Amino acid sequence: SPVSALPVSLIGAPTDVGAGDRGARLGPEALRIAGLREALHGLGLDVADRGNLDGPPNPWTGPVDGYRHLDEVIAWNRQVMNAVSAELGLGRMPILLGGDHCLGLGSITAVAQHCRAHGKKLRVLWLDAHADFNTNDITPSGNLHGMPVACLIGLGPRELTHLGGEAPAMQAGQMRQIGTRSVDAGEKQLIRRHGLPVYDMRRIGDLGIKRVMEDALADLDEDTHLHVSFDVDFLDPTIAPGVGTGVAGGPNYREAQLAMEMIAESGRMGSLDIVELNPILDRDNATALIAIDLVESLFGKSTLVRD
Ligand code: HAR
Ligand code: MN
Ligand code: MN
Ligand code: MN
Repeated sequence: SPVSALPVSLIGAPTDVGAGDRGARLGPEALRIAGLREALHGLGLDVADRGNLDGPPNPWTGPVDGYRHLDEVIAWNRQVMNAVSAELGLGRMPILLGGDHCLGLGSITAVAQHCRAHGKKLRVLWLDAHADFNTNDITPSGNLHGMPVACLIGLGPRELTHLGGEAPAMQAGQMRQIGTRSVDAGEKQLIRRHGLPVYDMRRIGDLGIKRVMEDALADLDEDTHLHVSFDVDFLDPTIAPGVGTGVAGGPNYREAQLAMEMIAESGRMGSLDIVELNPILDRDNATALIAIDLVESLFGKSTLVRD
């Protein structure tokens, strides 16, 4: 039985302008072909597919000032922000189909604005192998999918840190990172300096996924909007090979599924990103299929025998 009473809207953002590999632009179609809409419909949800947004092509050029494709990243994030805002305004739950993870900036900026307008608290769960907390002076690659979390809290170029207007979208303390296991040296310092809450794989190993999720989901109330940003490379690459920057040592199927079930049980999820799926690197669309399985859990499909 679905936990969310909200109708949901799928928004495709077929781009890899923020990534270091090409192919994430095919993510939205791979998710559709694997049956995302049908799976959500099967849980009893009202699902609208808004089709794909339109934005600039990937110029595939090198970094300028520490950023690759900054203009294109700005253009795509504006499209995403506007589309996500529109769905929230209609009282629907936006599900962003990336695309690379730079798009989490546009999505969460729209959610943060919605929260401000409605006096709601914001909590973001960032499920990812990476912290995505680089800036142009410390990035090893210039790829903007490694920077959205920094931009969200105000570290980055003004066009991105102020995408939504007057102020950055959120503060570090409103985020919980989960599954982290690949963090660059400069990023580690920045995480410490800004007090970004991180539940890395070591912590998951020590405490178990259940305790970690209880912690990450603590203190949510009916006035909290929970945004889930699901980078598919959160998952161990043995079960999810279709990603550009897979990192060994991630959550296994059951750990990921329990995390999703616990998010569903919180009853607070109001928006979702599914990003970084790269069908070119996948085997038989298996990573899209596992992502959809887990999204079903996020929407209340339960493994309890007596539920
Ligand atoms: N930290 C590295 C960089 O900034 C790799 C980032 C890879 N990012 C993603 N998103 N796949 O999580 O270049
Ligand atoms: Mn709302
Ligand atoms: Mn990411
Ligand atoms: Mn990642």
